[in-house]
Amino acid sequence: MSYFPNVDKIKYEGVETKNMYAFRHYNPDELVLGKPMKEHLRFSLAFWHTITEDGSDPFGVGTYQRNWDEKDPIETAKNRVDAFFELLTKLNMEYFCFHDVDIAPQGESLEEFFNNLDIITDYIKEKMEEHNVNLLWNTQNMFSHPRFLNGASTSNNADVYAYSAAQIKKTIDISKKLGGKNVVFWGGREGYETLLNTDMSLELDNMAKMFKMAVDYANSINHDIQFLIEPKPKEPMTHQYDYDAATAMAFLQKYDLTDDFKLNLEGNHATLAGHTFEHELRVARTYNALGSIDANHAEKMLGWDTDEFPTNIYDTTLTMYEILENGGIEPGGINFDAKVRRTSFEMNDLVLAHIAGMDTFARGLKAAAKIKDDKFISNVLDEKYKSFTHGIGQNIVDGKETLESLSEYALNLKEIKLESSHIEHIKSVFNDYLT
Ligand code: XLS
Ligand code: NI
Ligand code: NI
Repeated sequence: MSYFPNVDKIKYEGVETKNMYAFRHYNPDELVLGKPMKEHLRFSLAFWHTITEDGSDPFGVGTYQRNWDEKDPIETAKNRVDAFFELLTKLNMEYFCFHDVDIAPQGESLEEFFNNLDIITDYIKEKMEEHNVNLLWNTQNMFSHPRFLNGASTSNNADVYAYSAAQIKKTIDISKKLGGKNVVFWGGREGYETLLNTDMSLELDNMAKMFKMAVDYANSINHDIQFLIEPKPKEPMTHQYDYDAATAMAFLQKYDLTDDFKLNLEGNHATLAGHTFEHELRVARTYNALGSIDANHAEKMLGWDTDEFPTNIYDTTLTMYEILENGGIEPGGINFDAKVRRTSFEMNDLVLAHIAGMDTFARGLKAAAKIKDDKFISNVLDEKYKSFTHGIGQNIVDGKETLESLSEYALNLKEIKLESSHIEHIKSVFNDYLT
């Protein structure tokens, strides 16, 4: 049975096309800076927003029209996998991501849940081989069930901590079974509501211990993966421990985890933290920790995690610029952690929304490549920081100066000559690349 019977494999047709079901900018094999677009972009489909969402919001029930539910939960789970792989391959994507609870029914016990996961991951493995697609990352949902109301690896309850460890172990086992490239930790409820009842030190130490156990376990089964932390400042907890890229890096450095962990950054989470997405990417890049991205954007008027499909070429250009300057993000990728709007309730909207996101990223890639080729931004930087390329500036960079020597230099200065940044002009020229 087909879940998207009127949709063929999506092809590149260019901007002239009148076909809604075609890429207008994303041309997978087209070379950009000598590399096919698909290798720069490494697009990934997210199981949760695509398959498990129903379009409900705090004010109303679901609206999405979906047709995979059966009486038997395992049959339903297999139907969902079928629909997911049909969409994945019709969109011409090569990667996907999921949480444990997305793919298999949780049953009555942890043991039953794990058995269900074994059945469904066997099924997914067959599909992966058939269609030649890869697991970008998997993760464990340790935030939805009531047992996690005080967190998972930062819970006050040691049994919940142990339960979380079991879920993480299973995630790593599944990652090995499916040849996963990364494992993600989004600290859903790893945070606190009030300091009046919180031992921050113990909670952070426990979380770090859990991460170390995860690394040790992956090593012990010879599974070489990149671990990723996904920062987010709020929602659901008032204060999340992985607030933003800089906060996550401080944690990784404190606990000596930087060799094994990088960051999975998400557009909407950056906005929630009061940052632009490119700021978060730049922070990660500066710390050599840019691992992967969750592509979405915020409805800026609303101010919560709306997870909209990215359709803003200004943002995707700056995003792709950071990725290009990072030398790519392999083994990470661009995962569409995005959901269709409540009003886009037809099955085919899943296709159209992803085409929109992929086209917007393709435009961002092409614009960023041109900016890089023209050295537009690097020329701006060279000009702005030229005082550090010779004389006293060069000495400072080389670490040859002291407070005494600089003081002597400053006392002999006749005048300090400043230069304008011409920032409005720079922004205007940047706009010329957004075609
Ligand atoms: C939630 C997060 C979540 C992670 C995976 O806001 O974005 O979807 O990506 O747990
Ligand atoms: Ni995410
Ligand atoms: Ni999110």
